[in-house]
Amino acid sequence: MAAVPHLIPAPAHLELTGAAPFRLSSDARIVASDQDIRELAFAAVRVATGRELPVVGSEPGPCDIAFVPGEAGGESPEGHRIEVGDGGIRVMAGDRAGHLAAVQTLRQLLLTPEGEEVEVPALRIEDAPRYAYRGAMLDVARHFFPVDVVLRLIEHISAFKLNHLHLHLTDDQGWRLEIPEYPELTEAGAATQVGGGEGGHYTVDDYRRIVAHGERHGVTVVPEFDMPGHTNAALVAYPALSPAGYDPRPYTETEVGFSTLDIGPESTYEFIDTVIGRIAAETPGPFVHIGGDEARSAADADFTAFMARATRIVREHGKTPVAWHETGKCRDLAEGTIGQYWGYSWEPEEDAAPGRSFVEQGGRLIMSPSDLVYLDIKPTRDYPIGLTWSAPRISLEQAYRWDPATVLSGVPAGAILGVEAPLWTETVQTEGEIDAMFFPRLLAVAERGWAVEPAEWPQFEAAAQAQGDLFTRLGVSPGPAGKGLARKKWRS
Ligand code: TNX
Repeated sequence: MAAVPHLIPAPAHLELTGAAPFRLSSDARIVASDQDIRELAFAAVRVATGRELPVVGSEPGPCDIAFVPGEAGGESPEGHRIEVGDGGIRVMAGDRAGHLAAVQTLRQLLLTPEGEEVEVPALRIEDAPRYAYRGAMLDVARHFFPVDVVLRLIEHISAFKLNHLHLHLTDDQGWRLEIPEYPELTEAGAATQVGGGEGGHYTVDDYRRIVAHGERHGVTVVPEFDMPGHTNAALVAYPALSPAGYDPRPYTETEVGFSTLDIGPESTYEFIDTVIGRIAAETPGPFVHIGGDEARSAADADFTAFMARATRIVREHGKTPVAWHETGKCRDLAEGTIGQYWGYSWEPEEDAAPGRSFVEQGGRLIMSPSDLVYLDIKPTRDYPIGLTWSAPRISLEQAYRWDPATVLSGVPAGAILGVEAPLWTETVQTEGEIDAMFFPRLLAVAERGWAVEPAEWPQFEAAAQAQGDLFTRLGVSPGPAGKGLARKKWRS
């Protein structure tokens, strides 16, 4: 009997049919009517097998890997079916997102050690995600990263079916996105970063490239302008936005909680209306994140009044507001505001109560418990980079063993929109460090977000280990949380 392939995330349903296997013949082609799907499938097959298959728009034959329209069952646009046998590979989905998700599965199914014949056991997969939102966050404010790094990250996260990239674009140390109406934000406000390096920013065109690359790979960009705290860089650029007595200077260290926009004057709301309007216009996805964390320099009443208004401004620009869980202290949020819970998994009431408040107000939650999926926390105790404030380290197993539905008691399962793993970059400076912090731990988050029935830990660990060769081929060097993540044969 053929071995069951290791797939991350685990599909909802996989059945070996016992029929003759698929062998990639010299006549094999990729067939798909959608050009993006053709190109992405071409690249996935090349990574997995080293072969460059011809691509065509229609008429699947018996040797081919074909993407066809079809009922995939279920509501999710990402739902799909894959049938593999000696008559070829057929992928059926009602939506482009379903075909795209299947491309990620095929990359893993077809992965073959160099020099061996490509053979996949006959099987049938029916798959759809548990949660609609599965994200990674990159902080480009503490350290800035060039566009190419972000484009590559989009490709790497999509390979494991993560479908949102949250960009933390502004913080005390830097404002990283050009806003043409307020040029000083990126003239004066982007000139440095943690440690005093030269910083940087994305132009509007850079942002368009990022967003377009995301759309192509099924990854929705979620831009964040953090406010009213974490705004020192904006205040350096426009000191008039500061409260009386605040003297804004470029900041290159890592303390938090000292800055705030002046919450009283109308000019503050004109400013945020303009920046939110601009980002909303440039963002095809439904979400705009407005921070709201650690606003320790604003009085509670001022903070809640500010967030009530800021969430409405996001709505007026046609987007769904997302905010860190402290924002739930406000009981007058704009309709449908989504909370991002970054408290501990043991549910301290001071974090849990504002977290639940989003749900009580009709919104939903993205779960990012900071002792489990904050991937800026060290992967091992002695790792040279990474923080330790929420946990001495987060291993692959810790990032895996939890359930997004049960972190906050009293929250109905349907109120969980999904999961997200943030990477704050106070200590992360290079692309290699981004990879080493995200991987392999992000696989745990991908599985928790997608799999309807996540694997038991030993099976998951084996499946993660089996991705070693794929990481090598993608040019990703996983960090030490994946100790033993050997370049093993992918089927055991
Ligand atoms: C808390 S998480 C923060 C960030 C830090 C991070 C470091 C959150 C909403 N705020 O400002 O970078 O911890 O782990």
